[in-house]
Amino acid sequence: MSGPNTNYDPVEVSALDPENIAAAVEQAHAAIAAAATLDDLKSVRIAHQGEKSPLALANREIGALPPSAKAEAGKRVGQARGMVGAALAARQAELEAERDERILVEERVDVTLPVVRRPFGARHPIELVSQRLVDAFVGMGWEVAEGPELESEWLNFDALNLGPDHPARQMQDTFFLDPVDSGLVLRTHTSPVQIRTMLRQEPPIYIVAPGKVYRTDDLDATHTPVFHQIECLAVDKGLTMAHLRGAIDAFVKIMFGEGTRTRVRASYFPFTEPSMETDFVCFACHGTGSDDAGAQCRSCGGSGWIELGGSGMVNRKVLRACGIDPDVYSGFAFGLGIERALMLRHGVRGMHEMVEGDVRFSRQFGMEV
Ligand code: FA5
Repeated sequence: MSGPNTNYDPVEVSALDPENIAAAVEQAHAAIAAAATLDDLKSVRIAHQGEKSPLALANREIGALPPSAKAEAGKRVGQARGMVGAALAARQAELEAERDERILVEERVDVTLPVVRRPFGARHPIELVSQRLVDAFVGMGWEVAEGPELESEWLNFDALNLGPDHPARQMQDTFFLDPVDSGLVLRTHTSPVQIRTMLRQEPPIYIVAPGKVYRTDDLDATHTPVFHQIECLAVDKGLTMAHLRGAIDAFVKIMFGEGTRTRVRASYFPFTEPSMETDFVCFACHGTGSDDAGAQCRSCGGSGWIELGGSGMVNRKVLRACGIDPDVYSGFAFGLGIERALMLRHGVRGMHEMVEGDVRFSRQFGMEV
């Protein structure tokens, strides 16, 4: 910027010369018109409106003018800058509109294309039912216990008073692991979790143990080689058969609601004494024992009842083997088949549907979280 000069004539200062200002405006207009993209226009804006542009330099010269000349020079430069600014804004709007139109064409979505549908999965009803039961018992203050599916023969049989000659230990019932003298089996029931818990924990004990178990049974309407059980064990002072019946009643009510027809009958398990079995009325023949054609019902073998699970008072020998004094404490236990419970609860007519893994079967039971 030139120094203050009282004789300063704006027309003699080249930056403020009207012709030079008009030329600067003309050059700016030409550059603005030639800008083909928003990036080009950005460079043009810097060159013709930025701090080092001819019009910005001219503006700075105004400060050095005598007061009498400032107004006229200011008006000239201001108008010129206004014209350039307006031309820039107009071109900016044009180029933005062109860009938006191009994006609309290039990024168009074809709404008529077929959608790739991702099928929804579903939790298996076995899982839902186990969870519901466990939740109910946890709600009554019981704890959840777990054990491995690959179990020691000792915990699966011996500790439960199932001696070496017990029929359940036969090859046709149990999956033994190679080599046979490894002492390992795929657990045939959830009852070894009872032993694991009693060895680990002092009474009072109230546990619920759901899990997968294995037997060499053929797949038919009421059997599958891999199935699920839920085991309950209570050990405390003063527990009796009445408490056991009460716990089973609570279980049946939670599971099937009021009015479900079940029965208990005397039974035998080496690890409970006395023992009993709970049955439910056959889902196929509704207790008549025969099918619509009058033939023997294939689901229940004609008895009208299907076994749900076993139960009993924990055998004193088992308590003692786990270091619990049977003269001070008593216990009860029961173990039920979840697949059978599901048959009764939802009228599932056979094991096959449950093990085939077709998601349409699971979806019928809805989404419970
Ligand atoms: C037992 O497994 C005992 N551990 C139950 C028990 C626990 C008794 C605690 C006393 C105290 P059982 O072999 O009866 O008992 O089997 C229990 C239930 O598992 C049966 O009532 C039946 O509901 C179910 N179950 C048995 N075998 C199969 C199978 N192959 N497929 C589906 N469910 C089965």
